[in-house]
Amino acid sequence: MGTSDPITPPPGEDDEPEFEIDVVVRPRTRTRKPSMFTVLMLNDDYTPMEFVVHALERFFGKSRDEATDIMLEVHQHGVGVCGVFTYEVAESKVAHVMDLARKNQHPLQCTLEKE
Ligand code: TYC
Repeated sequence: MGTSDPITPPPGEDDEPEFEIDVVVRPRTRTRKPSMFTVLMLNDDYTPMEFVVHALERFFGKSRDEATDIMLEVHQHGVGVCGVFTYEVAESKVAHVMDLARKNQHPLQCTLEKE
């Protein structure tokens, strides 16, 4: 051993690289797909079938035949799928259906469920 400090290596002889590498880390949230929500229509004994068909045509872009099939599915099995959307769109469609039903004094219920 010479007179040099045994802990601090001489300049240029430590293990540190002599250049820096910049790494760009993109936030994961930027590419994450949005959660999807299913809008469901629920059966009841009082809302007219024609009103349900109309709501499905107006707010979910269904043809008369598609809307009738969904309405009958709900009527026979208690629940049916109106469509699958991002949260804001699903929430807005549910609000529109419930609003029109309330204005017409029908007890129709529409809800959303996370996929
Ligand atoms: N069951 C209702 C009737 O017999 C019709 C109906 C269908 C109501 C679908 C709600 O989401 C519904 N008039």
